[in-house]
Amino acid sequence: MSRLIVVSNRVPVPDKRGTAPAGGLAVALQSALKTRGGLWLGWSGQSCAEDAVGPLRTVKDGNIEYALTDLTERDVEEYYQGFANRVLWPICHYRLDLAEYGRREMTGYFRVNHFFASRLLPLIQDDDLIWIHDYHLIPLAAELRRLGVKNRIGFFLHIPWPSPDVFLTMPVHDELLKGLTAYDVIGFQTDHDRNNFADCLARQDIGHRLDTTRFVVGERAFTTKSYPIGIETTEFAGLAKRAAETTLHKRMLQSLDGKELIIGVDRLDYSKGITQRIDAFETFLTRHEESQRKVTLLQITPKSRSEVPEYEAMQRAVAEQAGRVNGALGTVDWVPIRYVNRSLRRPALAGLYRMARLALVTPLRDGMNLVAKEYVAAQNEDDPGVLLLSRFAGAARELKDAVLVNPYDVEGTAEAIARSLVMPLEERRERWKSMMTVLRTNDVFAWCDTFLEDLAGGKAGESGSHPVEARSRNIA
Ligand code: ADQ
Repeated sequence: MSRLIVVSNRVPVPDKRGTAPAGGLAVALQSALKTRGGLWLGWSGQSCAEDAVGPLRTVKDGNIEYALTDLTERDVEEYYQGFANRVLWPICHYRLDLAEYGRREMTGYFRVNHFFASRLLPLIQDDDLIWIHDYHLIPLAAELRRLGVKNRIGFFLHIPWPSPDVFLTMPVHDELLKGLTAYDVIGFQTDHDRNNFADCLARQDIGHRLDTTRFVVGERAFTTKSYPIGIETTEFAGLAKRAAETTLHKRMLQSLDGKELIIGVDRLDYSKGITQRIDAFETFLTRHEESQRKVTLLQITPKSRSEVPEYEAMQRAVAEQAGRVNGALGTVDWVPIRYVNRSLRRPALAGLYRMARLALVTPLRDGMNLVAKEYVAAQNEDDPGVLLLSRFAGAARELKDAVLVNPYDVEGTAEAIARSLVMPLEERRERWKSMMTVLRTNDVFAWCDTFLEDLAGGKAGESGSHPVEARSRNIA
């Protein structure tokens, strides 16, 4: 079995006690790395002056090696805060209005990808499989190919891929599209994203389509498919079940004092639709006065990317909005919205999900959204809560038995909240069962295995030849 190299912007390095930061993706990739042995490379999170970038820092954990590189302050500003978070992120989430193009940032993005390639090159062995993650590193395979790397290289995009009309507004669209054709396997969260990517290639006349999944560009062939990411379903369900015994759980139940809990859990990001959600909750409360004092919305929202101006502005706006609703509708002994800017440990989060009668997962656009999946996995099968889910989250394509809403339609969402809160037990159980079947079948380990199987060029034991490549030579 080939060794695996994972590259992502940030790396979940285990701490001194050997515990890695929690999270399904990290758990699954670490498990794949453990099976095959391998390396995980990325940015250390530290920035320094131009001439002070030292050698790679490595941390060994069994047969996994973590390799971390510092970046210069200019790199971070241009590649990370600039192009990745102020161009690619908004564009891929359909927010053309928030994209800030600058030549300097675009150049910085390609320069840092070249730098990552140069750091990785000396560590690559002949048979290694290389798996690159997310929008920060789109051009990395092209940079590695330029340096002579012939290994199989895969890419997985965690965020949406927009339609051509949106994507092609980006000045460097062709560099990014052509850069992606240097991969052997390109994975998207949903067929919709994959089709948007294929439409971009077609619109720009890049390569030829062989069939639903395979393309040829010049001498190279590649596969694009959807690989919807999952969670560690069984483990998360177990966490939630055990959480009922904790003090936090008991204190929380006490503080609810018989009120129903509604939960929202998101990074503070404009793609998550938090403002529209609070509007919908307020509308629900004003139109259903009988529900006032009977429900509480707990919105857990750790701050993220505070150095980017749009995020800083949003932090203020959401806090003010929650305060306004509480001021207008709250009473001396009832606060409609508990708004918390904290990250919770996974067991605590799992317990809160299980306690909540309803989860509001209403992003305006989301690659997948793991909160939706975690909420379902955490439920008590005898008395499961209801998932209210945006149709614009990748998860909606799998979790068809959630209550699907259009988050832009505030009144529609408010009515869906009302309906969900009175949904009969039988219906809740049926919906939960069908969603849980999906989550059990496609958990994060299955996701990882399927991608790696395709990247390795077929199921273990099959011939190592790549029919795509053979065919492409005939065509070229
Ligand atoms: P994110 O945009 O970060 O991920 P999401 O999929 O919801 O969004 O994942 C968030 C993760 O952070 C979840 O595991 C959640 O439990 C955790 N989290 C959120 N708030 C938390 C809090 N307050 N305390 C503790 N943990 C918290 C990107 C894409 C998504 C895609 C994922 C994975 O934007 O669309 O689903 O990658 O591919």
